Amino acid sequence: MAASSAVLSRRLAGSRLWCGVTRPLVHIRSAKHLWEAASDGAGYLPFSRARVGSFFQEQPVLKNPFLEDALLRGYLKRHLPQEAILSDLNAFGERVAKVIDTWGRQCELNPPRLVHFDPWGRRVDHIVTSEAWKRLKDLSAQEGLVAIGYDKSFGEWRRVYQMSKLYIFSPSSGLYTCPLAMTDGAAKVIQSGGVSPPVEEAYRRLTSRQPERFWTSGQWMTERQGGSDVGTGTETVAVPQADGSYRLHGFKWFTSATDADMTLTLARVQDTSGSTTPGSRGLSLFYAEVSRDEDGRLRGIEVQRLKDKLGTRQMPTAELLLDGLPAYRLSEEGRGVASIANMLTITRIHNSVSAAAAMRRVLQLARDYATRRTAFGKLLKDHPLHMQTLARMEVETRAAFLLVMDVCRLLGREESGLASELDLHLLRLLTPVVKLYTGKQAVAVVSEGLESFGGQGYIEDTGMPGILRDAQVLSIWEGTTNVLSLDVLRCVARSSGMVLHAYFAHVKSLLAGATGVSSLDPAVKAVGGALSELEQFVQIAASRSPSYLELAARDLAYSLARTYAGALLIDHACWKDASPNDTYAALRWCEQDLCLVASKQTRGCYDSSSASMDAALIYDNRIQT
Ligand code: MFK
Repeated sequence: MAASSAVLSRRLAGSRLWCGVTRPLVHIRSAKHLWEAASDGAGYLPFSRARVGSFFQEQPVLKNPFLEDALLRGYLKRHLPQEAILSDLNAFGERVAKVIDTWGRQCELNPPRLVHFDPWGRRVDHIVTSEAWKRLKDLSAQEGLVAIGYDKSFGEWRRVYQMSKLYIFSPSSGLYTCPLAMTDGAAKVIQSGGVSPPVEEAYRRLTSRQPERFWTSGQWMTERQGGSDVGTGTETVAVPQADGSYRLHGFKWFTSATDADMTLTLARVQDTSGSTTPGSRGLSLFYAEVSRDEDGRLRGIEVQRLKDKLGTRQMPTAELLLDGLPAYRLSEEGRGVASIANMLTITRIHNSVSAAAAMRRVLQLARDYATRRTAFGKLLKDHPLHMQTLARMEVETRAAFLLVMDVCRLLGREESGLASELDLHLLRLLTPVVKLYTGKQAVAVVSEGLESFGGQGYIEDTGMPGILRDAQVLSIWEGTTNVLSLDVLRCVARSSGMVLHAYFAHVKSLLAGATGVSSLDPAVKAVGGALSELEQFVQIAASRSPSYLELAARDLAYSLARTYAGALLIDHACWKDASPNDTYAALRWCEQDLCLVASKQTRGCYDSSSASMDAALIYDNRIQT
């Protein structure tokens, strides 16, 4: 040992002399390699002084997200094969990869800030946003990211076209998709209620393709008492004015994209004695413009502070004091929740689009990286286990995409007046189902995607951690998983089960299209079996207590999503130009427990004892002896 150390010392000493420089002590493990490098004639020592070695990992490259997405292109070729639309999406995809993605990144690097006072002490409440954020607003108008959804010339496919564009855009958008979601939702509410004064001009601006005219809208619903229980938690009052308008007084606790030009919000109309009606039935829907007075002060609004969020930092989210905000009532008194529901449908669909898009983006980057990164002697793409992991992500992403596009298809049919009763029921049921399911999928798939980059996926300035942070909100805002699961139960009850009848009928018709396609047999059997189990569950559950149904709500929603996605994957694999990959994706998807509500019911998970045992488990404070 002592002898070998002495030899090593001599060699190191020799290498020092040979290079003509003195060098700090090196770690003993690397000493042999250093000596060999120094003596192989290369003439330098790697890693000495400023030299940091010659290997740098190639970074993943974002390519045109339209061209890179076989399923998107296949879906559009099947349903919307208009050359003009496809070439618009192709050109937009090119723009996203080459230019827009950098703007999105700049929004992350230059988050909005709030300037409360001007240099002379006057309250100004300016939300200062980055140049890139402003450019994204102009681009959104030019590209028709809201307008396409209202363009009748695209008929029943207008929403599929619009949402395909947003799907390509979303991960590069610096979260500009958030104001666009609310803008779209506001336009929908106005359109449903009638495009007339005082909101006629607002509607035109929300759906404009001209950047100088384009407006965005907020959706101010959340107050301090909570975001889910809007009926109980809304304190804002609306004081009637002599001219028929109102002044709003209240505190909005979480208002996103607060640099909007207008907003829709909820408040309780005060009667002449100053009283209001409590609960949901006391809420009305209001329209308000965000404007400044001659002194530059916001009219009737104080921005208290910007929120410090886990993600979505590119976008301003603020606490707002409404201090006499001028507003117009859009709904009948007490019909606020029902009236804003149209907006929720739209923003929930946008949320689902962003979820599927985040999954697709992380996969596009991961599969590119797998062609560049070598480990253990070969590229990642040549490691079957790595490919298996990416393939599982791909199957999840395909299922999410088809779920999302199907809801967009239904929305387009509704808005073009072509929807059947079945379509309308499906749209009502699937909107919460798809939102809640894709929100959860996005977090899981994006997290897995980060792991596929190894440690680099955890490094902030690769941009990857931001994708995960932004994905995390998708299961929270616009209705959490549990709140939306309960919404599913409510719409089943309110429609006297008709939404489920529509669901069963449609899934059966999708499966019927696969009759005789032997390669899909296992998948068809799995979905058919899951459907029967679902039908049985519904029959049994109908006779059970509301608390039983409540405990089953989340699993029921997941089962509806998984079974429906299975049917859509099968249907897509039966299309005449489908590829073997489409069949493979359907088969893989259908290997999982599609109807977990049935499996869990058999195990007694929703029995009356479960609730108390769940609580006992959570609050288990016993000290083990
Ligand atoms: C990239 C995407 C970006 C998205 C941007 C988002 C930015 C962030 C902004 C926000 O987060 S804003 C806050 C979002 N908040 C929510 O989503 C609230 C979550 N809570 C719920 O959804 C509750 O279920 C709800 C507030 C609706 C419950 O209120 P109620 O008063 O108990 O509702 P109820 O009694 O069930 O329904 C009242 C009426 O509304 C009924 O109509 P009718 O009186 O005519 O029967 C319902 O049918 C109707 N309704 C309720 N939910 C509906 C609906 N109609 C259609 N669709 C729905 N989802």
